[in-house]
This record gives sequence, C-alpha cells and structure tokens, in this order.
Amino acid sequence: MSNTKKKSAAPQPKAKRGAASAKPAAAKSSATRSNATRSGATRSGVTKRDPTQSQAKRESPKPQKTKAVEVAANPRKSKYFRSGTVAILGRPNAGKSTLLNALMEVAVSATSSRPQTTRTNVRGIVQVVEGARDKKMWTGQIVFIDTPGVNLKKGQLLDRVMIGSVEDALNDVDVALWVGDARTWGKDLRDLELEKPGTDKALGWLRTQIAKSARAREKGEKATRWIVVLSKIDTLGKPELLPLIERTVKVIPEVSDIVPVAGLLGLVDDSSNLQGLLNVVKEALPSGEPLYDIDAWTDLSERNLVQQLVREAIFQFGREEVPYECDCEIIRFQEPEGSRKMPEVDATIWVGKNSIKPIVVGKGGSRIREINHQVRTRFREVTGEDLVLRIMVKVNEKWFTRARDLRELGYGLPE
Ligand SMILES: Nc1nc2c(ncn2[C@@H]2O[C@H](COP(=O)(O)OP(=O)(O)OP(=O)(O)O)[C@@H](O)[C@H]2O)c(=O)[nH]1
Ligand SMILES: [Mg+2]
Repeated sequence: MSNTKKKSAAPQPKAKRGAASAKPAAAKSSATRSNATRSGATRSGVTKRDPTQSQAKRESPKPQKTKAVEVAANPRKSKYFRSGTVAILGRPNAGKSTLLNALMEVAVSATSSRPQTTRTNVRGIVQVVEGARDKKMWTGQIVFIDTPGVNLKKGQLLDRVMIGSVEDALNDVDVALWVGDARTWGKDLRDLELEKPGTDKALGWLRTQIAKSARAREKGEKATRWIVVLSKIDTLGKPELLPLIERTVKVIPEVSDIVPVAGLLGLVDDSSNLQGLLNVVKEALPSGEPLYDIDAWTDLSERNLVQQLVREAIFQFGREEVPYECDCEIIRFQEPEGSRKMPEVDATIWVGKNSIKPIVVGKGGSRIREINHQVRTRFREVTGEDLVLRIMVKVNEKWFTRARDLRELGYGLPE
C-alpha cells in the first residue's frame, strides 16, 4: 500500500476560516444547496451543471449550477436563524445514504442494495432558504453526518472501526436520526419491547445511546434529541404505517418525533415527505449562527469522492460475498493543470482473497471497465467534470484486519 497522504478538504467551520479559505464568487453561486435549488433537481437528486462554471476551487466537488441556485445565492440571513449537526444512524441498509443524497439533491454518498456500503462518515450540508423570489431569506443550516450502519456482530477490525465512526458522529450532535426500514421496524419494535437486543445488538446500542442523552438532559447538560425516521414508506400502505408510528411512541417515548419518509422518491415528490423531515429537523436545532459558509455543502474532497464512487461501484456490481472484502485506495490524484483539462486518478482496488480478484476484474477486464465507466459517469453527475481514471486490482489478505492498512485507506484510527 502506498503512503500517499489524503488531502483534507473538510469545510472549515466559520469561526476558524481565514481569508485564504474564502471562495471565489463563481464557486459561491454554484454551491448553494437550498429549498430554492430544488426546482432544478432531477428525480435522481442530481442537478445539472453549467459547464462554463467550473474549477474555481477544487477542494470539494461542486454541485451543478442551476438558475435557481443563482437566484438563491447570498440571500439575507434571517435573525431567527437555526443551525446544528444531525447524525444519520441506523442498521446497515436502512436507507441512510439514500436519505442524505435526497435531502442534498446530489448523490454524494455511496448507496447500494447491500449492507455496509458506507464505511466512513460523510457530511452533507443543507442550506435552508425560504421566501418568495425577491425576498429570499437564509433561515437555517443543517449539517447532516451520514454514518456506517450500526453492526455490532463480532467481526474484523474494520467493523470496530466503522462503529467507532458512528460513535464519533454522535459526539456533540444536536439531533440524532435513527433510520428504521419501515418494512422491518415492526419486528425491531417487538425486540425493543421485549428488551431483546437482536442478533446484531443494534437495538441494545440504540437504547444505550438514547438513555445517555436522557441522563445528560436530566443533569441539565447539552443533550442530543432523538428522532425516528421510518424509511422506504413507498413500500408500505398507509394502514400499515399508522400503527407503526403509534407503537413507536409507546415503545420509545424518549423520541421527540417520528417521521416517515421515502428517500428514493426525492425531495421534488411530495409523497416522499422529505420536506416534512427537513422542517422537523430544522425546528429541533438551536437558534444560532451558521457553522459554515452558505456555499459549503460537503466535506468530501474530489479525491475522496472518487474513492467512495469506486467503493459504491464494487458494491453495486459485486457478488454476495465480494464487496465486503474489497476497498479502494487512491494512489495518485492529479488536479487539472496546464494542458491537463481534467483530474487524473490512479486507484487500486484491494481484495482480501486471490479468488476474488478475477471476479472483480471480470472476463477480459469487463467488470473493471464497467466499474470505471460508472465511476466516471457518477463523478460527472456530481461535479459536471470528466475524469481520467486508471484502476488496478491487487490482493492483500490482511487489509481489513491491519490498522496500518486501514489507516492508509483513509479510515480514522488512532496511531
Ligand atoms: N423502496 C425504497 N428503497 C429504498 C429507499 N431508500 C433506500 N432504499 C434502498 O435501500 C438500499 C440501501 O440503501 P442505502 O441508502 O445504501 O442504505 P444505508 O443505510 O446507507 O446502508 P449502509 O451504508 O450499508 O449502512 C438501496 O437498495 C436503496 O435503493 C426508499 O425510500 N424506498
Ligand atoms: Mg450508507
């Protein structure tokens, strides 16, 4: 594994920002995520970008620019402004990343039908802008943190690192969303009622965390507010949903709100209830100053975005047992410069077994070509830019058990 250093591109909290981090005007207008941008969104949640606007600052990928974004840029800040951080938690495959992407209207977090697709925390910032066309007010800023699924089965070091990420995300957040798949939430409620932790102990963990927040509140300390989000409601009928909500109130009375949503439908579809969720979350946040500038929208650098997109493609194309044993390392990320008009990236897919390598590569390299094509397409959807991408597949049987290897793949482990 290489010792390539990751470029850190987390949006700097406002208080820590210096003049050097102020964004050029072009970047400013192109990056606002707000209610006003929503009309420009496609159903998949990715907005179209004006190709003439690009590369003003390459720290984090820029979402695509729409007329609505321009109109919404730099509205007046309301004196009733609310801001805060919100962790998105839940079992693997509950629909957390789909929810974040839908709320942000840009598919920045990796999703797939397989559990444990998300491996590290991803921050997505929703800027709330309200009001009529010429009276736009910037009324709130919600910093969502998408997390790996809570999975406490005794597993590899990688599993422990992932639950470490989840607990990091919970540190000091204002609101925690527990995303429960509506199709299996009834069973989860039964297990919670019987105080059975369930096979993966996720519910026991949830109880412990909620109790911690309740104790903090009793002591008058800052306490996280818990909201249950019932996901994938497009798969249920209303008659099934209402009893679930009523039972949740009884079984977890500490929860302040229960909000059913269908992330897959996207913000533009009223039946997704995503706007309803944004309203509830915003109301749960404290009044205060914005934590980030109005143009901040994610902490992913383009380099980390490519890494996530490769992981996503592996999860979407891989057979059952394959994805978990694979990960992606970005060996080289070269910014566009001079005659180089697009980023050039060398990536390695590490696989945990010799037998997996031919599956990932595919017949005559067919699967790796599919992965490469999908990553470049998704990169263009998010940033509006093309990418030169070379992918190698290599075997390292220990990558998910050795701290050093995990660190090199960008997992936050203490030295
Ligand atoms: N029908 C339906 N499917 C959904 C919805 N939201 C997510 N899904 C599907 O559920 C699967 C898992 O979605 P993800 O968003 O990757 O789930 P996750 O909780 O982030 O999963 P991990 O990162 O593995 O913990 C994908 O196949 C999604 O398409 C929804 O609103 N309706
Ligand atoms: Mg996820």
